[in-house]
Amino acid sequence: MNDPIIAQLSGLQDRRGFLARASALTLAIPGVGAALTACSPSMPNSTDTTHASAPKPGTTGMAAQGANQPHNSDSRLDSAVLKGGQHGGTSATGTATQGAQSVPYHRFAPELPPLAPGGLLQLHWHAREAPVRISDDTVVAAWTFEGDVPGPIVHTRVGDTVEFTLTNDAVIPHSMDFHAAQINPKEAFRSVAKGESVTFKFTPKYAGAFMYHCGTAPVLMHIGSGMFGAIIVSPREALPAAREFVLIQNEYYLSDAANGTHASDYQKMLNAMLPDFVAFNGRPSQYIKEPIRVKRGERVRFWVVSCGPTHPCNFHVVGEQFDTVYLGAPPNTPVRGVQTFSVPPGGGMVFDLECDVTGEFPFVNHAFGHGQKGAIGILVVE
Ligand SMILES: [Cu+2]
Repeated sequence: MNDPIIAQLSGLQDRRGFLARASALTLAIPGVGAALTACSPSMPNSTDTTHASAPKPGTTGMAAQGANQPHNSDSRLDSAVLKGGQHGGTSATGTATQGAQSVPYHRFAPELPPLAPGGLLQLHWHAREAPVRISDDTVVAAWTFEGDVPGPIVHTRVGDTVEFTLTNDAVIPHSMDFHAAQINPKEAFRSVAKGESVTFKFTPKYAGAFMYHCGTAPVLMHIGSGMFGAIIVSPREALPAAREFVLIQNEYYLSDAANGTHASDYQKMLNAMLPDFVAFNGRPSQYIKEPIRVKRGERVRFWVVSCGPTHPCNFHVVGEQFDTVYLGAPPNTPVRGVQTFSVPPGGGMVFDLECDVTGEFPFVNHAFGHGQKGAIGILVVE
């Protein structure tokens, strides 16, 4: 491990101090305050007419859900376009914090999973709240697909079919918006209440690295709390053989820890304040600790997706250059000989490089305020 990386990592220590000093902006109960804030009638662009009353101190997340809870399903921020029906509830943080102290840390595997056989990928996922350990000493009370942040990596191919079902196990409504789909969002991406499901299928038309996310209002809160991931669509014609990895960047905006767990802080997200962490695949600096390893002579392909919610990923590999970056559907739109390219929030691009030199190559978000906050890893070429 070389010195510049150690220097970058030292920023993590300072940030813990910042977290410790930050005053609680909402409530001491993880998630409840943030969720109430998220649904506040004062939120810009919201057309809510219902009002939340803050729970009394000492109430739990579950108890705080009264009969007269707000919902903002008519908000113009709701890409899920929920109409009709009562979808009460603001948070189910009882489940988001349950067992938080004992939840183990695990490295998020960055390898692109294999394609499903037969051209059909059937997925049945659950939206649920869960504590997720993003580093040795930080647990986030997350809103998730399948219990992790990010959600599982999906791999399909142009012309194949994805049959997707989302069942909502959480108290508040959730939904799924696949950027790889061309589909009526009012139907497919609609929010579903607790215990309900939505099913839809689509056939990706373009190859590329695409984002998926919960589109329930306020989208900022749902993405910012962990409901995002990547769907990788390979082209029909084979790209040059490569070791393929998926890097999904996101920011964390966290409240002070309560009961050892950090809730997401909607006010910080809304004010575009500095994120506490920026991460590849949900865990700041995880590939510093446990690098990605390849062999000399191999081609490496990074499918990079920026999930934000607000900031881009300015992707760069120290000591290397991308021989090809595909801005749109690979193998189209190749740009040759690139040092850094910015992937916008909600976007994805494909970065190819030839590993013909051995060494340890840091891959970073070259907006270094964000690289230093965890959007950094090591590619070891052996
Ligand atoms: Cu959601």
